[in-house]
Amino acid sequence: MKKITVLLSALCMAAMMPATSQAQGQFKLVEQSLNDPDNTPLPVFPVPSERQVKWNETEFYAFFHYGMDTYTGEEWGSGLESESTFAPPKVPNPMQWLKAAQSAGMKGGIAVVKHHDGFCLWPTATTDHCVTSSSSENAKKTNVPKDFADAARQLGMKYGFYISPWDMSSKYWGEPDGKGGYTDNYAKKVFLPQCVELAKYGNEQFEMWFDGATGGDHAGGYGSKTSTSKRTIDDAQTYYDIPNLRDSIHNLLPDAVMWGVGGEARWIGNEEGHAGETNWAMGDAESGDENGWKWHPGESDAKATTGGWFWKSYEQVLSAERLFQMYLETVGRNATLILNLPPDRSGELPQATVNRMAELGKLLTDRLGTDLALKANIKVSETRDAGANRNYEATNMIDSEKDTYWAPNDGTTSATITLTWDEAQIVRYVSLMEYIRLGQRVKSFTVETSEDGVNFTQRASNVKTTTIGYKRIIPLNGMTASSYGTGYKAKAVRITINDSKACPLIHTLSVY
Ligand code: FUL
Repeated sequence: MKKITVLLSALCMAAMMPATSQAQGQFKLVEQSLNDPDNTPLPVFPVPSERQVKWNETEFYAFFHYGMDTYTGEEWGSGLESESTFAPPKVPNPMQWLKAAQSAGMKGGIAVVKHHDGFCLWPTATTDHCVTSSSSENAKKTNVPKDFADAARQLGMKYGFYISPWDMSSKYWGEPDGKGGYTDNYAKKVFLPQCVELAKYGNEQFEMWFDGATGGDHAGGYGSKTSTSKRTIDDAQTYYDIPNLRDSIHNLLPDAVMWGVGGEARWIGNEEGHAGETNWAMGDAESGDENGWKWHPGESDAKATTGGWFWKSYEQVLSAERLFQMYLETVGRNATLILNLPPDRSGELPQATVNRMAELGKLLTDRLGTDLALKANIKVSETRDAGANRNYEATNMIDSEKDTYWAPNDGTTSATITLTWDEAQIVRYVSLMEYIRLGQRVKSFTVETSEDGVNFTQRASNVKTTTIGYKRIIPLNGMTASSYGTGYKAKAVRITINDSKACPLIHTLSVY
């Protein structure tokens, strides 16, 4: 009976879903569990698509805002800039950008290849407003998406592109159709073909970044002549032909999550580098929505510098300590972190940025690089009955397998996990990951430490230990700004799951 109810609700949910692949994935999960010798727990819907899981695994990646604005000093250009204003003194060097990101522990990067001013950093058939129209020889040799993708492949990093849907240089953007609406010329002649051109630079792309800005009161270039820039596109999904775009792009790029306007991952709701302590992968903004019907995980876009998104001569790089805090408040709160590093007018990152990234990488390794759970004895209050081909043992939380997890039996929504060591350890952070392929489930948990292995004290009691999701890192002293501190001496750490939508499934547990 229970299984039939789940199947029916999955069918209803799938009927509402715009992303067909997500719905297909959900049907498959239900089908599997109906006839399952492995005693696999039933999914709690919604669940992520496979590409959303892979995207989440990228965790921490760089954003590179570079283009016409780098040379004009603007944050939002007008679209009327002369192409020759883009005149780098040498061909821009994405290899240098990505190496710096990698030294900080980032797994990938996203390059802005067209911002709102519409200037394209690659030779495109869709507009003359691009690198090949500049009088600069180095501009003519510039092809950021190609060089960025090549560099990422060489470094073993993931890559993707930011291509602004809003385009102030295009006469087609917001073109009135004479009946109070817009023509479809922009999507057909410019936006979709540009996305397809970019897709051809490599089929491993993990994200396409589609910003939601559409002008509002901003007096843009072409738009300021025609007043189209003052238009706000109310229905971006229709105007940019998103369902068609999503299908076309996924045919070419099976792993590319369409961020923002694309609908497969969401803006976390601020540009300060933090997610809500409670953060569901459904819904919107900082905290998401426990009852949201669509998997819509959060990404936090933040600047590593004090200037703008684009390079400014006066900018300073934030301290490694501040960047570490951002990491804890985003990656450590079930969001991904896309950290902006602006290349300067030389087409490279300033040395100060490069140095700071190496410093950040060292901080991350020093603080979160040695997992004490690997040498702990782990006891759980209950373990789910094993199936024919898989078990749900506690040790699954410390193996490095992608597809294993600890679980109690159906109907158990509270449980304890206790780690003990023969010798007392100094502990500062606990990191938990749910097995999100079967949904985000945990609603409340607590973390305690014990110096003698018998008497326990709750830690981080001022932190909302509610949701976990893909990953949650708890600073045991409850402070993300000065989380490292002296730590706590502990012979044991106990995690109590107090409430969960269904039996909790913990994929990974780490202690640092
Ligand atoms: C915003 C844009 O308008 C900014 O210029 C920048 O690109 C930022 C990441 O997204 O919405």
